[in-house]
Amino acid sequence: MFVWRLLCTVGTICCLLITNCRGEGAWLRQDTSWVVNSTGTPRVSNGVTYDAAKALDGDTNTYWNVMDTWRNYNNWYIVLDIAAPLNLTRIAANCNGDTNHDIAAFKLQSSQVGSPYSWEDVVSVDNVQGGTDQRQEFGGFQGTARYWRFVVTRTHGGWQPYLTELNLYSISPGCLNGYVFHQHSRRCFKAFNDRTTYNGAVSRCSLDGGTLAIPRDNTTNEFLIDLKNGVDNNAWFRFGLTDVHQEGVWMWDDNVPLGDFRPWGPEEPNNGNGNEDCAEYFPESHSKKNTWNDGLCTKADRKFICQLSQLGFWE
Ligand SMILES: [Ca+2]
Ligand SMILES: [Ca+2]
Ligand SMILES: [Ca+2]
Repeated sequence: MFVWRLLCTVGTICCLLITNCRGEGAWLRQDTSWVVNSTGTPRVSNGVTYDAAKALDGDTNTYWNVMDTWRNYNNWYIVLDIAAPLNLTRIAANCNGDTNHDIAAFKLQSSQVGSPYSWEDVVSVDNVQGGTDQRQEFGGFQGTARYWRFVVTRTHGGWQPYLTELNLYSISPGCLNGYVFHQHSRRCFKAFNDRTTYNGAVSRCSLDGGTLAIPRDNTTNEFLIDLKNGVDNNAWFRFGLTDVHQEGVWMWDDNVPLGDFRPWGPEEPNNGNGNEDCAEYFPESHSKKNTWNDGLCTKADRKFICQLSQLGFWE
């Protein structure tokens, strides 16, 4: 196991060797709103607050600096709520590089419940280098939780840590409540059991931070068909494809032109009555079952499928 971990630092080689490394994981997109608590009071100087969010802002010029702790306090922590339970396997930290305030040791804890938390150690690390502001990565652990606590248990000079950046690596996807993850497309999907127009559906997806679903290939299309039929196999479900801008020129809702994959139903798209511009699935119960139809955008009796990125992941 140790050898695998060693090789894992060489990225590509590792990915040839072990299944955990098939490129499914990713460094999470940091979010300052993850910070829900931290030790002491942050330093405020010249109108700048050196709060814990400074360690999650993606900026190596800003750092967390807590004021009211003494030397060798050794219990400086940041509590994070990463919004969904994710499976973390690596952590990276950047320090200030001045040695005195550089982290020497830390532990990472997780809690399965929100406040009041129930912290359990996931990993302890005591070989963090001082005197450098370079990013240092640490692996060899695995834990799944929504709540995490990063605890600095020692610094090289005993003084409070100047933590510049903290990064987390996850191998599991996380989806907003009610959404289902689809590995192939690396997207989260939800078939809504509500009826509305095309614009209504776009708005509803947008509320969740997403768009109407985009089944660009057969694998994703089959996944969505199962998903919608699980919700209602008599309903028509909208997805994100229209020819509203130019008749007959079908565009996905992310402005990518429709490619060769286009499983329209028999005699579709027919632009019925000259104004069918929004794509939808025929119901499972229809004779053209589960194929695509061009329908009226304004019809309010259609259900719909939304898609989102995985929580916390870069695109
Ligand atoms: Ca920063
Ligand atoms: Ca049309
Ligand atoms: Ca039609």
